[in-house]
Amino acid sequence: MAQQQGMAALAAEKGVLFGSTLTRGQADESAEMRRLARQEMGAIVPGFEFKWPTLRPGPWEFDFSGAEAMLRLAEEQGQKTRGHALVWHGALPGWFGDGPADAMGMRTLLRHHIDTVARRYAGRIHSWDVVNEPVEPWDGRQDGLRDSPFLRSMGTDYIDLSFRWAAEADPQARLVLNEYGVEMATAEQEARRTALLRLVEGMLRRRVPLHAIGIQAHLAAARQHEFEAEVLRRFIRRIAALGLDCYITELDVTDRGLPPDIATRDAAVAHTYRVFLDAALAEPSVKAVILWGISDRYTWMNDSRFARREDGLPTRPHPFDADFRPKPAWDAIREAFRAASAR
Ligand code: 9MR
Repeated sequence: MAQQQGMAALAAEKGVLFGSTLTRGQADESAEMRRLARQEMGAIVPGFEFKWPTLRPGPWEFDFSGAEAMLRLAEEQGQKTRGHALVWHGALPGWFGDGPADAMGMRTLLRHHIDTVARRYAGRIHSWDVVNEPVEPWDGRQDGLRDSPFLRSMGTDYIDLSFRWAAEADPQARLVLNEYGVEMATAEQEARRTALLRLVEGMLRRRVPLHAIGIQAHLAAARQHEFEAEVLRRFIRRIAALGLDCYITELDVTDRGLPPDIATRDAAVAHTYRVFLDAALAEPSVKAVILWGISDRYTWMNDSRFARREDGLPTRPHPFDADFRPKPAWDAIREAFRAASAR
């Protein structure tokens, strides 16, 4: 049988960069993961290796071994690397605590980190998630920004400054603001979209170097009824009208809330991928689609109290099963790329 075209190849035919997150541990442990990475990814997003806990074992130390290993792997295979993430409240090393309380201390720490890391890999990173998840309307601020340690010490300036420092350190990388919970047609997610758009408009007015918005897209098949293609498309168009691309940065689909029957779950998950991608790819400013996992063998969802199944069964959120066999989601994603128009 002739080899079927993989997801990345079909995406590339339409001018879309396609890939997945992958960790060094997965690549070292599993030949099957290495095979899937080769066959199915045009871009790799190291899952841990560019995050603070891996890069910064101590306040004055850097450990680049994981980042180097992942970059080498991608480069040997002719794949792009997305850097994730320079500034994120969600993964900080223990020594960080709440970070320096004073603005100058935090500023020095952030600038040193961004400068060291982004400069070291300048020219080798397709795009950086410079600031990850800066919006949280439920933190009660007027501007809808997250009450993170960075904001508490530096004020809202930390976002603009992080992008400016990243642009200086790596003028070639596309600089991305990455956010979750902006895909669905719920009032809650509408509030997140509004806060995000307001932030982005302000940044562009202040001439901050920002090139794309990352839409994470952690989806749930059981909440498919809350999705409206037109709501997502309008949001993407508003971003495009500001001159920015959109990247789908962490796409996956939990089967939480679906019955245990595997065929039922797999069909619903595949359908959710297809409907979402049809909507996103209908917008020509969507230039990249990245999955947050490729095989059910390695998924963050079983460890997440929001995404794991309430009946305790392992989740089946990715296009390959735990034995690396393709699932209906694999066909659904490939079909979505086949149906998309070229950009
Ligand atoms: O999937 C990632 C998980 O394995 C890590 O333990 C966690 C902390 O580093 O990060 C998870 O990935 C998150 C990503 O970095 C940002 N958006 C939400 C993702 C899922 O929690």
